[in-house]
Order: sequence, then C-alpha cells, then structure tokens
Amino acid sequence: MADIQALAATVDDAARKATAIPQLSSHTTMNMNDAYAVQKASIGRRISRGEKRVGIKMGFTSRAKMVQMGLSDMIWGRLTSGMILEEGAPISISKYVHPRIEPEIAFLLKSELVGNVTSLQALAAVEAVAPAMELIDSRYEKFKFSLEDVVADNSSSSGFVTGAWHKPDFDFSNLGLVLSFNGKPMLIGSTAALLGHPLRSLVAAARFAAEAGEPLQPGWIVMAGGATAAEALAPDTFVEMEMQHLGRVAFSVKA
Ligand code: OOG
Ligand code: MG
Repeated sequence: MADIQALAATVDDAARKATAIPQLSSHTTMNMNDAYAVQKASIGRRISRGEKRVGIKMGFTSRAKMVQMGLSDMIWGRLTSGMILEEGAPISISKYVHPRIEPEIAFLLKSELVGNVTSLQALAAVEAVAPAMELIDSRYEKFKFSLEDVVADNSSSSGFVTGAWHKPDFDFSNLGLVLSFNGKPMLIGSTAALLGHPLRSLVAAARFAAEAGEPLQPGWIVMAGGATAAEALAPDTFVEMEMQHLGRVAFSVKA
C-alpha cells in the first residue's frame, strides 16, 4: 500500500527545494488512483500554505508531447495561485530542477462545466481565450517517469503565464504559433495539434475534473496542453510565444 501522505510530502518538498528525486515507482507500488491521490494531497499542502486553487492543466493532448515523453494517455494536474508567472517578468532558473517550456492555449471559464459535455456546451462556458505557456519541471531525475509517477508529481506542472484575453467569438481551432528564445524560433505549431481542436481538451478536462469530485468552476483557467514538444530553458533567455490572432506572451529567464 502506497503511503499517500508521505509520497505527497516527497514530491512537494522536491518542488519547494528544487531538487530531483528518484521516480516514486522505483521504490513504491502505486496505481493510477494512488497517483491522483498523491497529487491531491500534495496540492493540499500548497493550499494549507495559503495558495488558492485557480484551475486545471491538461497533459499529453498532442501527439508531439506523447512522442517526446513516450506516454500516450491524457493526464491532468491542479493549478494553484503559486504557479502563476507574471507576464513579461523574469524568473530565476535556480527555483527549478530542469524546467522546460511549452506553447499552450488557455481558457478562462465563466460558468461551471461538469461531466460529459459537448463541444458546444464547453464553448458556451468559455469567457475568454489567451495565448499561454506552461513551465513544466518534473521533480524526477533525468525528467523520466511512468504515467503514475508524473501524475503523482502534479503532471510536472510548475508555472504558467497567460497573455491578453480575447472573446472566443472566432475560430481558434487552427491558430499558428511560434515560440522563440531571444528572437530565434524554437517551436512552431498550431492549436490544431491539441486533439484536432483545443475545445476537445476542455471537454476532457470537464470530465476528469468531475470524476475527481472537483468540477470546473467559473473563474478557473484550463491549460489545454502543449501543442509541440517542450523545450529546455537556460539562463539569459527571453522567451516569447506568438499565436495567430491572440498575440504574444513572454517572460525572461535569469540565472
Ligand atoms: C508531463 C506534462 C505534460 C502537456 O502539456 O502535455 C504537459 C510532462 O511532459 O512532463 O504538461
Ligand atoms: Mg503542459
């Protein structure tokens, strides 16, 4: 039997101290239910330190991400206020183990979205969409993990940044995007990489969240998942993502 609280403390401490840990699966037997229980308990530790729940992130919603990590099931994680990165501001790389960046699109919800919903119902719950980037930082050595490991580690979630919010009254199913480091294009893709249409990621998020007994709430942000493989961050980098119609979102990386 996995000791949920002890494992939650292990991943939470690794994140706080920015130190890599061995994969939990190297010393514990954990099924998917255990993994999500560890995730929930580790987020509970953040909440007890004063962080607020602000939404949910989806993982492995694009083929590029599945291929990069060698895993093929969709996963999700919980977003808290402590993960919000200030748009345009610097981050210190020393706060992270081995951070990577992903181009994503974010949804801001205006109403609850619960369980099995249609794309039309999902769209009706969206207040706005924004270009976004997720900073993932697996707490595991070598950024390697099983599906249970990564779920227990809150699906590698570490930070996220959003650009300007836009009304979702246009077709955002296939928006081109370019993520650049110091002006040099590093990742190129489209929102269509997300399950063919990013709304499908929101539909899946509504189902996962309801199954976990924490249905999507008004005011929450849903990160739809990386549209390309993730890229490792290094100091002295200005990171910017430009998305068709939605504009730019940026931050910089310092030592
Ligand atoms: C797991 C998190 C995946 C995404 O957008 O697909 C993810 C990882 O690759 O470390 O955030
Ligand atoms: Mg992501």
